[in-house]
Amino acid sequence: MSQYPEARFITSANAANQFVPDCDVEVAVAGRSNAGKSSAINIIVNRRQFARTSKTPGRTQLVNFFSLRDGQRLVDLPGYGFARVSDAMREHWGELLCEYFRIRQSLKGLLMIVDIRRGLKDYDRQMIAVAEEVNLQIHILLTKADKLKKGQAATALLQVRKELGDRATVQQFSALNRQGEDQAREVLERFLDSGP
Ligand SMILES: Nc1nc2c(ncn2[C@@H]2O[C@H](COP(=O)(O)OP(=O)(O)OP(=O)(O)O)[C@@H](O)[C@H]2O)c(=O)[nH]1
Ligand SMILES: [Mg+2]
Repeated sequence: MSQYPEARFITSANAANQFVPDCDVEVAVAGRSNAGKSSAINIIVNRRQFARTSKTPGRTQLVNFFSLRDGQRLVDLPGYGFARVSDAMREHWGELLCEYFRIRQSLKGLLMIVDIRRGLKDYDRQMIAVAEEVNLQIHILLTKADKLKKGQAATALLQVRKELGDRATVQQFSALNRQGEDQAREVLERFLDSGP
């Protein structure tokens, strides 16, 4: 059973004036295009196709707002670093993302989704820098851990931990075999509890 029986989609925004009112608390999910953001949300909320997943990178092009419970939201952000879009489109996404991070008072934490096989890339580092500028708590899910052998996954985890130190917490995750789901949910709850 879902820990969030009342979870529901609220709206998609393509511009800041379409964001839901900036009250209560919300946690954002960000990551490279196709990293597995929507899949991770579905596991955490424990509902299939709650956030729409796709084999085609760049599927989530809008800022999608979900209500987890009264006064607590989860936000699926457009994936960054997707090559096959026009410059104008990429610029629009980048600006929308930056604006979102700059203005959202209700934003309490960032769950970053990183493909464990790729590790941190410059786009991820830029995202971390943006989040740090607004003093967000950051937790990284190194997802698709099912794609690596245990030893390789452990090495990848250590490498990211070593690079970031106490700037972020990091864990392994898999939407395929649900590895790390409890830990991810605990962090989400902690971020949501950090109050309005
Ligand atoms: N093996 C494996 N595949 C995964 C995992 N998570 C996601 N995938 C696959 O990766 C692809 C992209 O997943 P999405 O969840 O749609 O990724 P996204 O980050 O939301 O993508 P965009 O919204 O397009 O930026 C899909 O084919 C998923 O089935 C995982 O933990 N393990
Ligand atoms: Mg998505």
